[in-house]
Amino acid sequence: MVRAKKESMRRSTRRLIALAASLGGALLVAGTASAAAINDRANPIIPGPSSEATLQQLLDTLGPINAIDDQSNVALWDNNSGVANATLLFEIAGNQNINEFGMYALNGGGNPILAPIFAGHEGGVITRQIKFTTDGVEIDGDEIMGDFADGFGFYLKNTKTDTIFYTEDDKNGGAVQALVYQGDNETEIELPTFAPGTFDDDEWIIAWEDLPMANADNDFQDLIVHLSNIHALEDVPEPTAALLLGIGILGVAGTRRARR
Ligand SMILES: [Ca+2]
Ligand SMILES: [Ca+2]
Repeated sequence: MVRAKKESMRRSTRRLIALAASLGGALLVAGTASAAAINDRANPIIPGPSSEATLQQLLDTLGPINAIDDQSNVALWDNNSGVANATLLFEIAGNQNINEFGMYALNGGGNPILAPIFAGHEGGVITRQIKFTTDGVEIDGDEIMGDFADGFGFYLKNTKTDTIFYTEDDKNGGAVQALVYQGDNETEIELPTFAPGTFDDDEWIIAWEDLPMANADNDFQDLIVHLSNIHALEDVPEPTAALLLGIGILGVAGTRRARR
């Protein structure tokens, strides 16, 4: 009886190990099969054609990122290290001189608190450090008070009409104004003026359409920025997810060792 019980326990343990191994394998396969960036937007937006450089053509200059297939549905982020970086990559828009890009704090359901990062009249490739302080964020020495520690999004503001678009679609009345691409720790990219490097999963590219949907050309290259050292806000692993992740990592580690 006791032996039978032990045997059955051993069997279920073996079954668990087998399950864990196959899950690890599945995660590994999912990891290698994914495209350049992590694609989890259920209904990707197809950017409109353009007489200027298209979003895809601009992304092609950075690395193998697919403008449609690699869209992420992440709209809010946080930062754990105290510092993040934003780089203005491209601005191809009639409104480029009046478009302002920045980050916003959620402010508990009230009007978001805006922290401008790039002013419209600025051109070329510029990198700014975003410093998270106990009271807010400091951008280029300017401190904006606000609860950025609880999560933030990014915005594009037309400083002439005061129209603001957000990375959260529901703040735009459901309209998608920003396409988001996350690194996958694998793809090699080369940002203008930077040395080539891996597109890590704490790195993001955000591509904006700067007009309301009704009269937009949907080219999503009106302002394109790169951000580093920020994480998806939803990325808080639950105990089960953390366990599975651990198994996945073990699987990856095993394979890496085996390849040596
Ligand atoms: Ca444009
Ligand atoms: Ca446009």
